Amino acid sequence: MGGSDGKEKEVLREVAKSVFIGDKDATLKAVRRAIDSNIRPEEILDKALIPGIRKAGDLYEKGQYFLPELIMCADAMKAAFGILRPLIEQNGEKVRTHGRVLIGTVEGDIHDIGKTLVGVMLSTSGFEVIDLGADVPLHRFVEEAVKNDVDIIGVSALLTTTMVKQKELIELLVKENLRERFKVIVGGAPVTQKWADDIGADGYGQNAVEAVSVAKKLVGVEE
Ligand code: B12
Repeated sequence: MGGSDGKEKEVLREVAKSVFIGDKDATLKAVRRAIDSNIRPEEILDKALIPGIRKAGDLYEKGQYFLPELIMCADAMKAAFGILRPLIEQNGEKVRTHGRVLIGTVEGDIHDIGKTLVGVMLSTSGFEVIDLGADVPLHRFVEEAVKNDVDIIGVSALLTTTMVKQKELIELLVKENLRERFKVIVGGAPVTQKWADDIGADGYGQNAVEAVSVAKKLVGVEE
């Protein structure tokens, strides 16, 4: 193993650590160091920022962190993503031809980091993305999907209590005679393939990379 590999790991460890201790300034500094070390932005996300924020979630679950700490960690993560986002977008496919995706987090749920990441990855992979943000009422998903004539609706939910809204959205589409018109993909930490199958979704992605491949498959694009 070469020296640069060791240095890379150390820089990524520093990024992850500064996220889970919730130190925004240190996170920004560490991310800039990672970029300067030529680590790809996607790798900084996958190997450092996401594991860092998940670790904060684990500590919260164990009762070692409380909400204020979690908020600080999320702020650090979002600030870092703000630096990486233009870099990821710059490297993306310039031609948007695969179709249009509407994405949002369901009502009652303010978690928006994963959903935003999925949106950015889809848009850098040739999709046109309309991001409705978080805490989106179900009727808005439907209205915006019709208005923008999208191909796919992506629905994010991070809480076991809000997951059920994904099911309700599909039921609402059926009720409005719109179910055949849109493909629905679901995701979020508590969501599984089984849940997606049970509620009759067209696809599920465990992460942003899977979200892109499932979306491509649904619009008939070969990878
Ligand atoms: C950051 C965070 C927060 C931040 C959110 C900031 C923000 N603007 O997003 C804050 C501090 C505000 C917060 C608040 C709360 N949180 Co919180 N939070 C988290 C944490 C630590 C990380 C979430 C995250 O951003 N992960 C990083 C991203 C990149 O990953 P991701 O969201 O999973 O997204 C990926 C995939 O899931 C997938 N994906 C996501 N969406 C979609 C959509 C589609 C279509 C597809 C295909 C794929 C896909 O791709 C993404 C990219 O790889 C999680 C822990 C965890 N393990 O998830 C807890 C967690 C989700 N929170 C939890 C809780 C309980 C809460 C609160 C209720 C706490 C409280 N008592 O108030 C509130 C909720 C308020 C509300 N009404 O929404 C619990 C949920 C438990 C449960 N099973 O229901 C968790 C699991 C923590 C825990 N272990 O207890 N939280």
